[in-house]
Amino acid sequence: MKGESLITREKREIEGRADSDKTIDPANLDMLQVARRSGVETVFDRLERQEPKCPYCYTGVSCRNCVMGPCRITAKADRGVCGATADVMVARGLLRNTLGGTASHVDHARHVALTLLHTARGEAPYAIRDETKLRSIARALGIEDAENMEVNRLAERVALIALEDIGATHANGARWVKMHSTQERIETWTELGVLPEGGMLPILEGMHRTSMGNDADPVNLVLGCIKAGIADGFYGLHMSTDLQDVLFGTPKPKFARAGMGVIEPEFVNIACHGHVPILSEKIVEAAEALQEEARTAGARGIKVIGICCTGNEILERQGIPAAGNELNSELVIATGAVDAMVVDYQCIFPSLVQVAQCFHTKLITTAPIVKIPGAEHIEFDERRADEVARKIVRHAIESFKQRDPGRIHIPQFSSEVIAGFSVEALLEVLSKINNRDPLAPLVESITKGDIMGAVAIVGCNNPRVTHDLMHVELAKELIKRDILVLATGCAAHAHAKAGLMKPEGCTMAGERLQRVLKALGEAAGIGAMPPVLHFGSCVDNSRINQLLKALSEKLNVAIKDLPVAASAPELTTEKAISIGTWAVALGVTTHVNPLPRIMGSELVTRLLTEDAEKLLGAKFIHSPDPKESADMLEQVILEKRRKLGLQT
Ligand code: SF4
Ligand code: MSK
Repeated sequence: MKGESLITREKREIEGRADSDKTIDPANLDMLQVARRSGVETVFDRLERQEPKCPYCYTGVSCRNCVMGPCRITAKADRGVCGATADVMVARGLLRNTLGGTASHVDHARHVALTLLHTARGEAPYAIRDETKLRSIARALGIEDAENMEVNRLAERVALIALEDIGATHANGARWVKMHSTQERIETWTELGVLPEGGMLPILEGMHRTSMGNDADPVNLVLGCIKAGIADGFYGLHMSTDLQDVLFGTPKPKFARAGMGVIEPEFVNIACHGHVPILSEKIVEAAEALQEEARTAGARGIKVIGICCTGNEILERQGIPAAGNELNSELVIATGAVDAMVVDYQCIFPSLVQVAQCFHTKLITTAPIVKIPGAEHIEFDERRADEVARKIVRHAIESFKQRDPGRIHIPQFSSEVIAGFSVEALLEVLSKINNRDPLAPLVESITKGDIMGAVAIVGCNNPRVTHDLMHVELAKELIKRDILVLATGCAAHAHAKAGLMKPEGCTMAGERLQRVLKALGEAAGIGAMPPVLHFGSCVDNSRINQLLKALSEKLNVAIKDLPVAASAPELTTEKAISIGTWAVALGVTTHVNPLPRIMGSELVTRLLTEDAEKLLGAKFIHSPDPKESADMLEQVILEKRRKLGLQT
């Protein structure tokens, strides 16, 4: 059956793998041995026990959407009990995955909008840190008197519009889509019937249409995926970034360190993990305020470190050191020096409880929708943010006293990183070269071919792929070819740890790109720009669209025709699927690896990897090999350059 040889190959490759085939992160390599000695089970062990994968689920030809099933397509059954074909099962499954991602990001945005509303009304202990951004969003939303309205009143108006936009079910919504999209895209999406009027609507509609006895047209279902992807991009990613910048400040470049070596044995170490800065910003503040209590407990002070996207959020705004990405999250605890791991939501392995129980670490859950038996739950409410944050920090100080110094093992690997390249910050750097027209130097470099194009490398780690290998090797291949790389999410951690996000990393780029990076770096006063720019967390993929929209409008060239592409080379979560779908909807061809569960339908595979290009100007591409992936992405860029009449 389809996919069977791949399943057998994957089983062969994964079972009994050497540690060096599990990860390229030297800290993780070291910690895998420590974990084994301590009897700590990791994600890599559990993956092995899941082999071989179920061929029906692997290729997407299984369905559990009603109780006549579960059903699967086999040699003797070409339809489920209700009559659903392989194409329908695959398309419905993909849509449900996309909805999972969209729901996660839209709910994240809803949380931030509510926090802004409480702040504006004086009910939560936050402040408006970026008033300029608030006023510019308000102007873009068409709020009258956006320039002069009292700041909290304006923030309340913006928060209410955001919440209305999330909940809109008919034509008066879509304000966040319109604010951040080019006219060309609005027209394309309207014509295809995929412009989502609100953030929740495609989720509601998508769950409805995929339940038993509804949409049985695979093409229509794939259009539903596109609609959900667009909703994710604007009501999820853009809205989260916009309102987080208003509340916590728009990032500016700052030096920090990344890698497990940032954990300091003499300090109370608090790891913040998850996705949202609402609590972690307060943990940073509370840690600062309670340093003396930590010293009284025998520590040298308190150190906050970041994991995954919460890590990216506090890295880009506060310069908090980043300890690692998704596949570091268990092993960070195994260092024996993390006194508390505080989690908000998304990408929190339930296994963290078992790892924490092997050490003195307190695993603290905080979101009402994310509880894990065995973890301590301290419920977070933004209206009591200071109180909750102090309580958590004090728990960490108490936990420090329980440490077993004999079990501490911190791998001494970390690299310098410059994080915090918001579009605003990038324009500020560019304005030092051309004050009147900051985008001009960037456009000139692209036109001349000093920058051949750009690829966004984004998304997760997946233990089915050697940890960090695709992220790092793909980036190295691209920058060698004078292609600038922008990175977010777990990919950004991988690049930071590998030294690709520090000024010296620029020597790994091709000669022409190096010259541009040095000129920009001199203008910014940092010597050289890194060849891979840290663009933030997963929701900050919005910043990439913000830049593309600015370039598109400046050049009067549609985004689909710009020499850019994207890649999620260690794809894991449903969120990565919805973000990738959004990227393709924007007109950005996107490389993915491993493939989502679509192989069981030639029709759906063709729609995504071929036909999408006719409708949207972009498609999905796939390769499991970094060099081949770089070749494919370079081809996309060269083709766009050719069409624009630019040097190739
Ligand atoms: Fe089977 Fe159809 Fe029910 Fe799915 S919806 S489980 S294919 S009967
Ligand atoms: S944290 S969504 S594993 S990038 Fe954003 Fe990493 Fe993917 Fe979670």
